[in-house]
This record gives sequence, structure tokens and C-alpha cells, in this order.
Amino acid sequence: MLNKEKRGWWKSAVFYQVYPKSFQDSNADGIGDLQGLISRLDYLEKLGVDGIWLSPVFASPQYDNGYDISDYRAIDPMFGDVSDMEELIAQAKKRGISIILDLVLNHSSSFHPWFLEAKKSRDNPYHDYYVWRDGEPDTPPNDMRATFGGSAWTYVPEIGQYYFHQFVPEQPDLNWENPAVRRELYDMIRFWVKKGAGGFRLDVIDQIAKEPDKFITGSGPKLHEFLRELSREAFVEEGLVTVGEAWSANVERAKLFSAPDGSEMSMVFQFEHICLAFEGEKWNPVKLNLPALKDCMARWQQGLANCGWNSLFLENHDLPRIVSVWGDEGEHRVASAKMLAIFLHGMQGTPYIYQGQELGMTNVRWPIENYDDIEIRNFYAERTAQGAAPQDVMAAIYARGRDNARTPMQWTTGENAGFTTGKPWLAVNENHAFINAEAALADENSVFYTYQKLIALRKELPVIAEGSFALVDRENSQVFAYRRDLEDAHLLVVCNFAKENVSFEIPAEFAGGKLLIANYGEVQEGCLRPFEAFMLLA
Ligand code: TEU
Ligand code: CA
Repeated sequence: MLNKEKRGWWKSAVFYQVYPKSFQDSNADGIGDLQGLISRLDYLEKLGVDGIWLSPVFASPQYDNGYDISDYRAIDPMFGDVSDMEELIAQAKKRGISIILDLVLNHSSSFHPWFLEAKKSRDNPYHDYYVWRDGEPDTPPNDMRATFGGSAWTYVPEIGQYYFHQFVPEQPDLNWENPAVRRELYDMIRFWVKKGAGGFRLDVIDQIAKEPDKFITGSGPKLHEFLRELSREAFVEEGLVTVGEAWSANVERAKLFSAPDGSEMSMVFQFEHICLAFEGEKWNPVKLNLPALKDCMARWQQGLANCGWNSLFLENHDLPRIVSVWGDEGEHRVASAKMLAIFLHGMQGTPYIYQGQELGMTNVRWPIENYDDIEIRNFYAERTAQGAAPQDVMAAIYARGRDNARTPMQWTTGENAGFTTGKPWLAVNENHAFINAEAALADENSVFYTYQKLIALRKELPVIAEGSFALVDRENSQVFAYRRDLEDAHLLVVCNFAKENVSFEIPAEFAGGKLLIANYGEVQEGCLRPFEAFMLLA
């Protein structure tokens, strides 16, 4: 049973993403687990979050850290078992926290029993669970590429066919055209709803309706038909929150995905703002064009008002740390981490905090051997083989690699940052000496308490959850300011994205306003300090 019966409760909620492998180890094997997470629920309750999006903990050979599932109803032994999950759900519920499970419905693991059967013969009952094309060795059906490098087609010589995989070969795409596949997935989801899941995050959900012969992946023609069936058949309990990952989403598509009638999902993760951090492919970082970010956020804020719902996020397990991207890793780290928090949490939508973001955690710079991520390893091998200079490839990995987000959570100054008493599966960032939860909790001016306050403000002030959105001083290329209005409540949010002092006049209407939150204390007349941010209520 859900602890939040009310439909739409997630509209003033804040969620927290846990990447379980890196959150808290309880048994010294160097890998985070469910008991470790349970032991940290008090910390999350203190932060004030309403739910945890838990990245996959299902049985998996871990080619892609759990996004390759070999049994959707079993918990991988490295994380615990189903009774640990039941305990997690119950313990979280006691603290008013829902557990949002991560569903990988686009593909399974190549070690899933369905695929082991499917590749035995063309007339095996499970064959049609996956996407196959006839072909000769070394002549794939077309030249579609997989997201983590190489062809999107892998040959199975025993049956003379290629199977389709948008990610690594160990992640064969499921065939959503087959009603038996859809039924299996809906049954499985209902199994977790019965166990008390509060909702679901849906991995690459816009890629399920594929037509590989037409090179269609994201947003295929049957996508919305599939999603409406999924919602009807599987999201069978009132109050479930559902958030789909959709790199192909634009505002128009997001209106369908997040239609207020709940016919598809509660909301989607869209990536237009995230894509402003790079140019072309993800590995090419660029300097922020602030007016472009303003236009992007305004387009989403205004575009979905009253006809859809936004998610709000700057980090996840696939992205670099936001302080390292748009903030400052040096003397202004704390100020910039708070500024980025205030910037996002003043908007309409449901915020997601990624583990460690509330501490202002940063990227790492390591020799290539230290990295684990399959995307990083494939990228390094592919680019150096093509003749790229290793130091250039490494620079791209430092800026954009996924392991930046996956280093263990920093709890203490102690050994391995209190994450494990064993050898951590991925090294801990050395800066845990001064960036860690213990220090943050002991310092009333820490980034942690800025997030705590922002979460509380969203619940206290309807203007944050419901107000309209308008940019203020759009042409300003250093300061992102906006207002929110709801009846007679008026909120001004001012964020200096520059590492220097910038002149800025507070609009007269807000001059005597109430200071709700600020990262430098009292506001100064006419001038913002590096990364200064605040909210004023008039
Ligand atoms: O990511 C979707 C996705 O398209 C990623 O390839 C993304 O573009 C990339 O990680 C950016 O570097 C989801 C999951 O979030 C990711 O962890 C999985 O690896 C992927 O799906 C496959 O399941
Ligand atoms: Ca463990």
C-alpha cells in the first residue's frame, strides 16, 4: 500500500536519486546495498525528501551496472534479496518516503532466460521477444550504431540472424510489437506495485517503439499507444508517481507524456537544458550561454503550465557533477552549489536531487585504469584506436564521463569516506576530506541545509509549486532572474552564474520583500557577489 494516497501528491514533492552501488555498503564487500540504504534513511528524512528513485537493484550480470536485467522479480544478491526490499519499503514508509523503482523495459540482459531461449532457434516461443533480422556474417542489416559504441546489430551464427540492441550487445532490445512481451512486463510491474512500490522511473522509455529498418529509435509512431496501454494495465494503484526518461522529448511531446489525465506518465526527464553543456556529441563540453539556458527553461516552464508537468534536475548517474559543469570547484564551490540549488528549486515541477548533490560533490580526474563505466572504456578504446591523443580523450572523460557521478557517497572524513570498510568497487573522491555528510550536518551554512530549506519552502509556499513563471532581465548574460506569481504572492529568484561581482538592480516591486533564502546572507544594494543567489517574496 502507498503512504501517499492523494493523486498528484508529487506536485509539491522532492525526490532523491540513490545509485545503490555507490550509496552505502553494509557488509564490507565494497558495494553499496539495500541494508546500507536502510541505515541511511534517517539522513534522507532529515533532508526532507518524499521519495527515493532507486537505480536498478534487480538481478543482473552488471554489464551496465544493473541496467541489464536478467530477472525483473529478483533482487541481485550483491544488493540483498526481496525481503530486504520489503524492509526498505516499510522503513522508508515510516519516514514518509516512497520508493520509486527503476524499470528497464526497453531491453533485458542477454542473460535473461527469455533471451537464452530466443537465440536457440527461430521457432522458439521466446524468439519473437526480441528484434531479429536475417543476414550474413559481417553484413549487418544496416549501419545503425549502438549508444555505447559499435554496431546496433549482433550476429548469432547458430540461427543466421542479427539481433538489435540500442546499447551494448549484452542489452538486447525487447520487441514491444509482441503482445506477450508487453503482458510479461505489466505482470512484473504489478508484482512490485503489490509489494508497495510508490512509483517507477522508466529507463529510455521513448525508445521502446522502435523501427530499426527506418532508423527510428526515440519517439517511434506507436510510442504513445504503448504508453497508454502500459499505464492502464500496469500503473494500477491510485497515487503512483511515474517518470519516464526521454532524451527525445520536446515540449510538444512532453504534453502527451505528462498529460494531466494521467493517461501516460506523471512526468518525463527531458534533456534540453542538459544538452546546453555540450555541443554535438556529449563529449564536447562548451561554455554556458546563459540566455540560451533562460530561453530553454522558460519554454518548458511556460509550455507545460496547466497542460503537463516538469521534472527538475541537474544531475543523475549518467551526468557529470553540476558544480563541476556550471559552478566552481574551487573557492566558490559552496556558493555555486547553493546557487544552482536555488536556481532549480524555485521553478515549477518535481525536483530530483542526485546523491551527493546536496553536499556539492564534484567530478574526479583519474588515470584510465581507475574507471569502471562501459561507456568510458568503450569511448577511450574507440577514440585512441582512431588516433586521438590520449590526453584529449581523458580531458573529455574528466568533463563528461559517467563515473564522475558514480564515485561513492561521501559520508565522513574517514577511510573510504565511511562508504565501506572494504575495498570500494570504484575509488572515493579524495576531497571527502572536506566534502562529506558528517561535516555538512555539523555546519548550519552547508549546502545540505540549503537543500533542506528549499524542500521545506516548496511545501510551505503554493507559489513555488503552482505559480506562473516569467523571466526577468532576459538579456543579462550573467544573472538568471525569474519571477513566480500566484494570486497575491510574488516570488523573485535571482542567481548570479558568474564567478565575479556583477551589478544588478532588484526590481522595485521586490525591494522591501521578505528574504526567504540566500547564499550570502543579507542582500546588497546594486551588486551580486560571485554565484550569489536568493529568493525574495513580495
Ligand atoms: O540512459 C539512457 C541513455 O540514452 C544514455 O545512453 C545516455 O545517453 C548516456 O548515459 C549519457 O552518457 C539510460 C540509463 O540512465 C543509463 O544508465 C543506461 O546505461 C542506459 O539507459 C541503458 O539502459
Ligand atoms: Ca555490500
